Amino acid sequence: MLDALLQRFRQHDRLALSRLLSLVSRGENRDEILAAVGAPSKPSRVVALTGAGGVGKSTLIGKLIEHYRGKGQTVAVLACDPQSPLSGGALLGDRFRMPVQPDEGVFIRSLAAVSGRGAVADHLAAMVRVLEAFGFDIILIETAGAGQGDTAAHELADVLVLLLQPEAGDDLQWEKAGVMEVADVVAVHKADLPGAERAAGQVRSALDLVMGGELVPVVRVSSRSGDGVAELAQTIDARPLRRHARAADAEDLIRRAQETVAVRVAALQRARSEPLNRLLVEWQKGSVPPGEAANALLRILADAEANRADRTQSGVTQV
Ligand SMILES: Nc1nc2c(ncn2[C@@H]2O[C@H](COP(=O)(O)OP(=O)(O)OP(=O)(O)O)[C@@H](O)[C@H]2O)c(=O)[nH]1
Ligand SMILES: [Mg+2]
Repeated sequence: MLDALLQRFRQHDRLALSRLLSLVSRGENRDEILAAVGAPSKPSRVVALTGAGGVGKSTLIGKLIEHYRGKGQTVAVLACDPQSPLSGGALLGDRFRMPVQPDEGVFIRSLAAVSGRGAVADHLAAMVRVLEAFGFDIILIETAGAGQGDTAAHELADVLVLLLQPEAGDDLQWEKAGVMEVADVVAVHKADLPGAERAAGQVRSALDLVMGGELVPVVRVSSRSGDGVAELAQTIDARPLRRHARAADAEDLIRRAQETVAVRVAALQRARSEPLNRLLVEWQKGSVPPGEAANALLRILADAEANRADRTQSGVTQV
């Protein structure tokens, strides 16, 4: 059943994509699915949009979808709603507020928050990897932020966009100061409203304080008039792909390699790999020293990967 799904996924079947996302969003068969979908043929640009309720995240995402589709890029959206985990209404509302024609190049998925912050981040990360393996150019994540989860979004995304809006007659509220520190781009949204310019100025000076002068772009944008949407997209596109940049760091490389090994070993255990079982028996007897056991394990993993690559080449088209 899972094998059939994975096969259809590799043939670019969107229903299979949808089913696999449901599984990993519940943490079911996650390691196995991640191991099977494998590394993406090219990285997606993962953009998280965060900001207080009603700041216009969904509406702006709709505009960004139009922008990227206009450039021929494919877009996936993950809309999270930690504020109303029990009701699907808000999520459907979100979909409604993303005024885009469904087409083959757009995939929108709403998800209610899973309880526990770590779990949300884990499941989201897994969903992003599945969407990336499917081949989307852009992955947009809407996270309703009361600060919580924003650092997780920072980890997960290449670019974290913080949305603020002009406050009527008042100074901007700075309860989001913590988020300011992790934002890669600040968008002053609803720039058609009065006070947008002043708000942008305030953000600029607050950022200079927080970041000690490191340049975080501030963009004024209105989804209502469309002004600034293209500029925001260009600003997003100009940011480095952080998830990949991080891998230049040796510690990060080691951590990621460990994760990959863990995922692949789990998949082999589930597949009841004979060579792995033999090694484990020897290991339990204490008859192999750790260094040798590690080498043997790496050889088993390399063989399994080579077999998998063979099967993929002879069987189905890679996406
Ligand atoms: N004036 C103005 N209003 C906007 C703009 N974009 C969105 N809105 C309005 O802002 C309200 C909230 O928009 P949403 O896109 O639902 O905001 P959200 O941040 O996704 O909200 P939650 O998902 O509930 O956190 C709606 O009534 C929109 O019509 C804009 O550019 N200008
Ligand atoms: Mg929304």
